[in-house]
Amino acid sequence: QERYNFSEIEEKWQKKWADRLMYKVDEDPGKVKYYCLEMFPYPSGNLHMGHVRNYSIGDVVARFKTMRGYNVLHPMGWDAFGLPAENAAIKHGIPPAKWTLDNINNMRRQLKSMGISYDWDREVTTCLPDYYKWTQWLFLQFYKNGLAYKKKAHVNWCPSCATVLANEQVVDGACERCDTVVEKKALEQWFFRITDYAQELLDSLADLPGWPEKVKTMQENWIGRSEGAEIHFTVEKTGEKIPVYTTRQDTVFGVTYLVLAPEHPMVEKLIAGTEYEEPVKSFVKSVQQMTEIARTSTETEKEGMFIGAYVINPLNEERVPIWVANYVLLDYGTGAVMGVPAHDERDFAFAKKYNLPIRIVIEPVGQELKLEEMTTAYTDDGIMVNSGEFTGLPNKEGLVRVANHLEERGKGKRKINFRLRDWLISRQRYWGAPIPIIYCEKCGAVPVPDKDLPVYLPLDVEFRPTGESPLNHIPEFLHTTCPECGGPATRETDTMDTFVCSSWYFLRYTDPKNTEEAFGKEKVDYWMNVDQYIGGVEHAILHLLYARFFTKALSNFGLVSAREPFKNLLTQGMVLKDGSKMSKSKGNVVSPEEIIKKFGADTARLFILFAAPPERDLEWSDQGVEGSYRFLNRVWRLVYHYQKELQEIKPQDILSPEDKDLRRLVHGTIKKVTEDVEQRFNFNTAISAIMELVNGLYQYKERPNQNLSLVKEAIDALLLLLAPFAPHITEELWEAVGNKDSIHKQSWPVYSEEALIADEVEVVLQINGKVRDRLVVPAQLDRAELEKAVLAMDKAKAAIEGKEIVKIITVPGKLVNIVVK
Ligand code: ANZ
Ligand code: ZN
Repeated sequence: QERYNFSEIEEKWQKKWADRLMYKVDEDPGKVKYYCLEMFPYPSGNLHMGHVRNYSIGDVVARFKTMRGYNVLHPMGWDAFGLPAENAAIKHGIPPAKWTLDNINNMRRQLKSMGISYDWDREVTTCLPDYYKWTQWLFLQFYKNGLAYKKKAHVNWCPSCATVLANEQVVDGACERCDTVVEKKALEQWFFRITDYAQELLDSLADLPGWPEKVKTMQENWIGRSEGAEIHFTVEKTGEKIPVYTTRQDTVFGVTYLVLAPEHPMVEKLIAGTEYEEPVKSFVKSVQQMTEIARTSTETEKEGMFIGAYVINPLNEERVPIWVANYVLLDYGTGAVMGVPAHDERDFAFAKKYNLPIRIVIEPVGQELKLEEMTTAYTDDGIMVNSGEFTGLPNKEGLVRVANHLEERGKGKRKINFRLRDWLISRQRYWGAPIPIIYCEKCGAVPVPDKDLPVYLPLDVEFRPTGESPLNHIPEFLHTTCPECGGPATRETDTMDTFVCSSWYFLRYTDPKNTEEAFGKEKVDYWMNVDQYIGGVEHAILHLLYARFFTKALSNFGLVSAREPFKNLLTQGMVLKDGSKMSKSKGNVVSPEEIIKKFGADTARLFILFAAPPERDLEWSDQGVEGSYRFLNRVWRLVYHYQKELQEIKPQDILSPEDKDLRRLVHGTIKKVTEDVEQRFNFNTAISAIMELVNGLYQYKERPNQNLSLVKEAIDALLLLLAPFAPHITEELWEAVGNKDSIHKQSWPVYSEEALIADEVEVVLQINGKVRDRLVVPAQLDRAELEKAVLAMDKAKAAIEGKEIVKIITVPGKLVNIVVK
């Protein structure tokens, strides 16, 4: 076989691997398990380079661990519910199920053409009833354990997509998909009580040393724990209490106004029947048009209004005016803030704008602040001033003392607050898992009994973007009977956020065909945790947080023992072209299918793994692809050059110096590649070490007397080391040199320490720091012996002659520097 015919080889092996069920795994108590998982794709239609990168990285890990003797679970599936399927239906009239399944078939074919070692028997598809039945069942476990509830909530509403958007789907106040300005709307919505797990989700980040620090920091910020106090201010007119949440109770003597969120229930009460009613109401309305992000952004102009009422500060009995303002949010803290303009930037800007008084209550040590000179708030630590009995205390101590004071007198209490909110899982959408709840006039909300699951999603639907779930317009779906009293009832028509489906798919992979349970306890406990999770950093917050929450909750329900889903996390960088992310809108997309057609999957994989370390962004380069292709051709020719000889060789024990060099190169490469892959995921440097080995072999090939048994050792090592990166060509060549078993079932090569030791080394002679000559000496010469050998050299003698030796600097194995005068 002269030519490297990649398309023939790749097809041949993909078929053989599939026929032989090469990548099928089962629980094997005799082996150590290893669960390697890549984030499953949304079936948008075609694989993109980001997928190719993600799955190539995962495949190296999976194949490497297999060769290391682990029982490796490496599954793949489809995150198949979601909005794009519905948009396609509206636009092109294709039913979402058809659109999705067609895309899956196409993408599965593309994935298979990459030759990845998936156990396809474990494929899961979240939009199919055998999967979403269990998503629904899990919802009911949350419901029965008090972790799913319904409440009216202001939600981000895209009037164009006619759907609720999560906060992160709102970009600069507009819908992430269609760019329409997002509105606020109050709807009854289902929530998961993730806030019950806020502290644990935060604390157990410490149990994840195998996660990137930056991801943990993002999660920490998202959870957003803060410590402070709730302080009760009293409404002057009515005596009612308004609690405010503050992290700076040490500044309570500096309060000059109080701000309520525009939606705060007290606002309507206090303005009713007053001259403030109309203007405040219209202000509130205008604020509600803004998104939360816009409202809290530092860029946004702070807007507010006095509402005609006052509260009494519980610490100094002062009367302070009540305002409403856009920067105070209803669902953070208590929805009410004490305004301390001297020590908070936002308050400072607000007070300046509306001419509210500013009172300094903290000063830097040994320095007096002057109001007239202040251009920004003083937010650092210092000494309390103008603060009654607390005056003179360092403010850090004041924090404690004021909190004690409030608690002792029942005027407030210490409070820990989280930025994290409960997870809104309701979508007024069709293409998602129906929420398995039935509403009965007599019995209220009734969970669908287990035996009636799944609640099937009807496939025959008409799409009208009305703002309601299309399920509302399907009488056969909507109308049902109450499981408790048998009376007439209606179904919940909201479907679940697709993040619910992806919060447990890694558990389903452990037992994907189970029809009796979401997954068997023994199987899930054999495989969990995921040892290595690999995916894009865009999922660093939500998906990972939700999956962690699910794992902890299901663990508390007794369904799984693991408390964390993903032991190690690798977040891959982006694939760039011409310096920016590949995207349809930029028109800089390189299609994986074309690259594979032109160069083969092995080249595509090798290029992508070689071009950058996995966490870094990767710049696409056509020359780079061609370089990888040339390299594989070089490997091909090298192996075929020796093919015949390697079939029948006699062991040859005596090694010439050149043989020893080659053997050292082979074992050095094994060591380097092993460490790069295992410890650092530095696939790029591993591949370049393999390339150097190939160069070394080409040099050796030109030698007159070759040690063929050594060549065999070298070529075996080369193929084995390259196998996880380029699985087809290595399999083909492995067979060509006479092996019967698959290369992917072989053990990873082990280096021998003894082979790494050099017999001889070259040392440099320097005179006054300048290189003058070189000398090959036995590697184990000590300092004195080395100096002696070097001083006997002609160049050394000549240089010393008639001069005085000032000193000799010797680095054994490297150099001798003679300093002369
Ligand atoms: C008075 C004060 C004085 C504050 C001062 C800060 C500095 P974190 O750390 O993020 O929890 N706050 C409280 N509830 C709010 C709401 N619903 N909308 C907008 N802002 C709100 O922040 C807590 C601080 O954020 C609280 O402490 C409060 O302002 C503000 F020198 O109270 B502070
Ligand atoms: Zn009933």
